[in-house]
Amino acid sequence: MSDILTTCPYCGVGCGIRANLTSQAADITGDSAHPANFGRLCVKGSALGQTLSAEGRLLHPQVNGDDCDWPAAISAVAEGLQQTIAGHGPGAVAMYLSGQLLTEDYYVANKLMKGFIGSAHVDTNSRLCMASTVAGHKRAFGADVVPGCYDDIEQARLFVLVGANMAWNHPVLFQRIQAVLQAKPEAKLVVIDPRRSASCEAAQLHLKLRPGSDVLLFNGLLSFLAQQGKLDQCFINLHTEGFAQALASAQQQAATVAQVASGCDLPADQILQFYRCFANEPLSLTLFSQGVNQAVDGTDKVNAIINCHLATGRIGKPGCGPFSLTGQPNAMGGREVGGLANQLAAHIDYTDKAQQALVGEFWQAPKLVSQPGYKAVELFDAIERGEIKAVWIMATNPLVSMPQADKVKAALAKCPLVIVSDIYQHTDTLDIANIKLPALGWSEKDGTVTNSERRISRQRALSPPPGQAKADWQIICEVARAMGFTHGFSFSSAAEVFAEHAALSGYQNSGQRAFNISALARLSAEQYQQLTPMQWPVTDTRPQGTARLFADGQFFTANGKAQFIALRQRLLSPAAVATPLWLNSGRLRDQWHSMTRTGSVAGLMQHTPEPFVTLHPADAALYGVMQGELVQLSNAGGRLVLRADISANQRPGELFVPMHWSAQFASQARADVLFAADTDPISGQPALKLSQVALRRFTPKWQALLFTKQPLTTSQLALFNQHYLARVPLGSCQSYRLGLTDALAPRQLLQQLQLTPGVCCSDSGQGQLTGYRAAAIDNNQLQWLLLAGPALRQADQSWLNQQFSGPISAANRRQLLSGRAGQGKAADNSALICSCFNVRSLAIFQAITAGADSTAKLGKQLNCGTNCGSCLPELSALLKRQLSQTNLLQGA
Ligand SMILES: Nc1nc2c(c(=O)[nH]1)N[C@H]1C(S)=C(S)[C@@H](COP(=O)(O)OP(=O)(O)OC[C@H]3O[C@@H](n4cnc5c(=O)[nH]c(N)nc54)[C@H](O)[C@@H]3O)O[C@H]1N2
Ligand SMILES: Nc1nc2c(c(=O)[nH]1)N[C@H]1C(S)=C(S)[C@@H](COP(=O)(O)OP(=O)(O)OC[C@H]3O[C@@H](n4cnc5c(=O)[nH]c(N)nc54)[C@H](O)[C@@H]3O)O[C@H]1N2
Ligand code: SF4
Ligand SMILES: [Mo]
Repeated sequence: MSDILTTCPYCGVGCGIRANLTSQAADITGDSAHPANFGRLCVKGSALGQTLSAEGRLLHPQVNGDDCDWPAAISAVAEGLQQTIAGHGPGAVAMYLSGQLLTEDYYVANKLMKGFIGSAHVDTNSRLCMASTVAGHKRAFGADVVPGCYDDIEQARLFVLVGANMAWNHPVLFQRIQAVLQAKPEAKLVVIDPRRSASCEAAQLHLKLRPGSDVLLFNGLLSFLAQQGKLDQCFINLHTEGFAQALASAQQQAATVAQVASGCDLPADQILQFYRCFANEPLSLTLFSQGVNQAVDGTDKVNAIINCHLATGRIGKPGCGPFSLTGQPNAMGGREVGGLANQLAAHIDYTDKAQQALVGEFWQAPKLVSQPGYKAVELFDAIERGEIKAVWIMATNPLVSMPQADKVKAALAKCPLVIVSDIYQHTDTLDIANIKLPALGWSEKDGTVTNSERRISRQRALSPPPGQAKADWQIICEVARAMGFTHGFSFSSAAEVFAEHAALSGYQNSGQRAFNISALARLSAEQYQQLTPMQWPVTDTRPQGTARLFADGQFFTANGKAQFIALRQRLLSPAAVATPLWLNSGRLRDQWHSMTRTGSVAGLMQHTPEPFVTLHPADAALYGVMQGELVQLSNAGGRLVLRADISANQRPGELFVPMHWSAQFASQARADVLFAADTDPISGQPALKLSQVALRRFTPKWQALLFTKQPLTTSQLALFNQHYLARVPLGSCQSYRLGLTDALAPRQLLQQLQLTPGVCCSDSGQGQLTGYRAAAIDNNQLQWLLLAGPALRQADQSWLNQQFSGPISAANRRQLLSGRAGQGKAADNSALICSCFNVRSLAIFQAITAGADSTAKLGKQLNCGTNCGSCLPELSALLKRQLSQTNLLQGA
């Protein structure tokens, strides 16, 4: 079969993929012709071939717990929505969408709700992600547009990363930055982040600022630029408005570097170094993401950055600009169709009645909405109040990702009708749905996505639908037709939906709306099939390849001028006594959000198998916590139990937790139960980077490793609600790391789990809490194994995994309860650094000690870092650490 070109389903870099499908596996490589990645893929993209199994997929629709066929499911959804509307009006119906939907899915969902059902309560997980950037762009430029493009990276010489850990979250773009740093000695990378992230490994300067103090830092930069005569007065005069007020406001709090130093809690010389770098380098690109957006003043942070670019005229020109990094593969596409509650459609919001009427006319909409709907946090609040009585959630997992996650869970649990479309059988959100709809996932679905640089690429199907799964756009259209809306939803292909979306973007658009892809409205099915990646705008009058916007200094505001925004730093109140620690959250290199896809790949799970909290050594000492111990974090929202990871990467008094763990993977690790629903008043985006918590040690009476052939069921897992449990799929079995209080002793535990000892059951330790070991073999096949006590530390997980993969030999049976093959070499359970070649930190330490003093040499010896390169920043960090220790020892 010939290769199929498609796009990665993960981050907003939007890498092109070449897929070659054989009968069982897919050979996934980077598409060398795709302008986002030119053939590269990161560790997640490289592992996509391992995510294509039908195991765990949702294969049939279900209504109230029973499998059914599509006609029954569609009429259940349609009737449920119609009854809700009949009884309580259209405002009682809501949709919660996602940047992981394709543009075509998003378009029909938005059209159905805002034009036909007549409810504006459509919001999306982009509210948690891009809303502050959208609001900041609109304030400054009059439209939600990213001015620059990826080509700017190769032309830039200064990269400023603000609240973005690109090494892990936008890895392929980060590699493009690293290539520039290597090729141009004068090029510099500055990272602005309260914690030392993997991106700092390549940086010349890391400003480890007080969380939330970015506005002050950039106001200080604006003052500095003015003071040093580094403004582009000509650009300011011709193309902008509001400079004087913005500068005056900046100077009120940040006239001097000393003021900034004290507010941001940074050394003055570091701030000066950054300011001088920025002032003297016209080719400066400021890339920002969630450390900026997810804050109570996220929109202000965005504008504080944009202000500095407008003041220096560094926008619309090659190699410079403010650059918002989108998170999800189609975060940008969702903004194009108008999926946010404060947008209507096609970059038209609710401020211009004439423009709104155009949408109604174009759609021939019977019930066009006229007011913004509820934003995500408000939407779930309205569900809790009982005002919204039916909600359809697609391609997002709010029980894991929304702030106040337990409150969201309770709200959905009492909502009369919860419809969830997902691709997997069990997710935290799907598990509480009344109606479950099986959607096609990446590799099966067909349509378009738009990446961070406004580039539209095709995702193409590689394989037939599993079970009865259907494309999201098809499901929505079938529901629409069942509700009687036949004329607007008779599409027979994704291509037809795309053509209508493209036509709407150009409808009566004589240049006032930035988003215009009208030249694509007349694509034939064949042309759509062949569509090559292209950046918008795409109009007949605008030559393709006009990659950079605002080159002419014209913006989308009424008078064409960009707006400076006068800003003040909001002051952080001191932490409350009962919850004295500040909690930050974010992403890991090898996981994607709630881990539904990446968590099934054994190799990806090994990088960070357990949920953790990073804390500074001073805090560890204060709370008496040792590396690897369990700790409890709590506040009014709930509590988490996590492994302690002690590191000076954190600032004292501040903690970091990954956002990824769900109830499917751990008993008490859904980070979002601890985040309050504080939102930015302009964008409505919640502050998912800052919460207050208390910490204390969690001391289980005994710890154990449980391996099972079959995953534990939801009711089995419920036994661990008050204990610590973390699940790690190993390939042939599941491993569960357990920390139990004495309320559940080993035998009792096995009894309650209904794990009955089989043919070969051994039980040593006689029911004591430590040293208990037991296993069951049925039909020569290992079923489960429980190891507590010393065997725990020695267990060789990869050997144990093999024992589950087929019939077990007599020799291995005898070894089982020791957890390892024999007395030979100890198992290497150290951290997995290179997921592609399975290289762990112990082997890397040994190689460094034996003389490997560069990443190149490590690669030559161990292969690590030679495939996707995602682990290179960690290899550099290990090298630095180990070499400095060796030098210290030699110097001593
Ligand atoms: N591996 C991986 N990659 C992903 C994803 C994933 O799940 N896994 N998700 C994708 C998505 S949807 C998104 S939105 C992007 C997000 O990409 P990023 O924004 O890079 O991701 P985060 O790790 O959430 O947060 C970035 C950094 O913000 C810092 N930060 C916290 N508070 C502040 C502050 O007050 N000021 C500043 N300057 N920094 C602060 C955090 O310490 C963190 O290092 O990643 C995308 N890429
Ligand atoms: N504390 C904290 N919380 C955060 C963040 C943070 O940094 N810190 N980041 C926020 C951000 S930026 C984001 S983007 C969100 C992400 O959070 P979510 O959107 O909730 O996370 P995902 O796990 O990506 O959820 C996607 C769901 O869609 C399913 N799915 C995948 N493909 C398809 C498809 O084609 N169709 C359908 N119907 N379903 C599909 C997946 O199985 C999965 O269940 O989390 C937010 N929450
Ligand atoms: S950087 Fe990685 S996750 Fe992002 S699109 Fe490229 S391959 Fe996918
Ligand atoms: Mo995101």
